[in-house]
Amino acid sequence: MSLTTPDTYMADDPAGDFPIVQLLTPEGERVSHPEFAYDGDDESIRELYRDLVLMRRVDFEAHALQRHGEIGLWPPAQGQEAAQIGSGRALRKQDFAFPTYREHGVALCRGVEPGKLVGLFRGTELGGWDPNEHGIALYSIVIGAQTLHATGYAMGLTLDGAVGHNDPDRDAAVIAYFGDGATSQGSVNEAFDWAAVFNAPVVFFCQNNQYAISASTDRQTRGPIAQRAGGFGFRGMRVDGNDVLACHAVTKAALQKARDGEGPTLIEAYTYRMGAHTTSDDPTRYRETAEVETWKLKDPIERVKRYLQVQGTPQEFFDALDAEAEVLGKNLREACKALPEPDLEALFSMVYVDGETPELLEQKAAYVAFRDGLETEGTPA
Ligand SMILES: Cc1ncc(C[n+]2csc(CCOP(=O)(O)OP(=O)(O)O)c2C)c(N)n1
Repeated sequence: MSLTTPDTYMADDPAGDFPIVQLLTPEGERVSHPEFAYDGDDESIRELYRDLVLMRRVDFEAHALQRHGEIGLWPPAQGQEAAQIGSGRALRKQDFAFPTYREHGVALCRGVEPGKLVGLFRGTELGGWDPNEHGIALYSIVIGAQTLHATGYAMGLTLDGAVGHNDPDRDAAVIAYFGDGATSQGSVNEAFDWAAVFNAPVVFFCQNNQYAISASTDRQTRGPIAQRAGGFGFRGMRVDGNDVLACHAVTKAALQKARDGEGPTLIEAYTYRMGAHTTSDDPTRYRETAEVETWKLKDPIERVKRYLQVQGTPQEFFDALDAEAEVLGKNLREACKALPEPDLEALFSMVYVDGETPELLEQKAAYVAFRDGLETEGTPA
């Protein structure tokens, strides 16, 4: 199988007859597509490359922190960098993202501090950041739930008059991230239906990383995920999820369509999870090493590096980025260890936006009395 042409790229995929958008081959060559093009210059590709490298560094560092017992769990994102950075960088400030639990790159694109990403997994935070400040909701562990939140939020944008003015500063869109396994959830299909019927300004971005923990995609669906949108009455398309330029171009177009008031789109980013589902999973029990080796050749970062090198990007650029990644890694380690212990008393005031109800105040008082009793009397036998 050739790795270069879009048509044969999917030859080993049972649903390969659904066209895939690719703009940068695994060998680092730009290719054209009849409908989509990356509209930035080489300087902007260097910025995307920087994002890809720094995202991978944050991911590796968090993984290492879990191995050192500093966080309880980590969902690695290696292999999915292009899908996340390409789509994340297509968002505007006023857009809003609804992630699952593996969207570390999208969170970084939205300006979330790397140290904040690990709080949930260290057990010191309920979420970790202010969604309104960053335009990205907190991670959802409940598979697919966020697609409903995204659709509801998008319907709200329409009701608020925030779409369809041809105004780049005012018109807004929503993007919902989920995996291939999530498409088996009723909630995701309900979200598709509501979004279609209400013409909601939402982009459904499915990272088909081929596995839902140990269940391969063919155990979830027998047709291309992208094709499912057609049954709900909106467009679905498939993009090479390891190609940052294609992911950016396709997402940018879908977001603009949403902002223009032309309704939802489903994007299936065809990619691969290189590592484990989470740090408590052992992928060698359900997939062959040869499969992983094949996908190493399609690495989303290496192909951009090859392209930039051929374009004459000086070695100093890559060296400076390595140094920047080192500092980022060190800062993340320190930020993680410095996260303050949670104050459970504060939980009670975080349940409702409008403050505590009498029942919550009663429960808080009971908890505080219990906690203070422990502090003075020691742990009961
Ligand atoms: C509603 C619900 N059901 C089951 C689970 C357990 N669970 C956690 S991850 C996962 C697989 C998700 O796979 P996919 O949607 O492909 O996302 P990926 O992790 O591959 O990115 C499942 C079933 C859950 N978290 N929520």
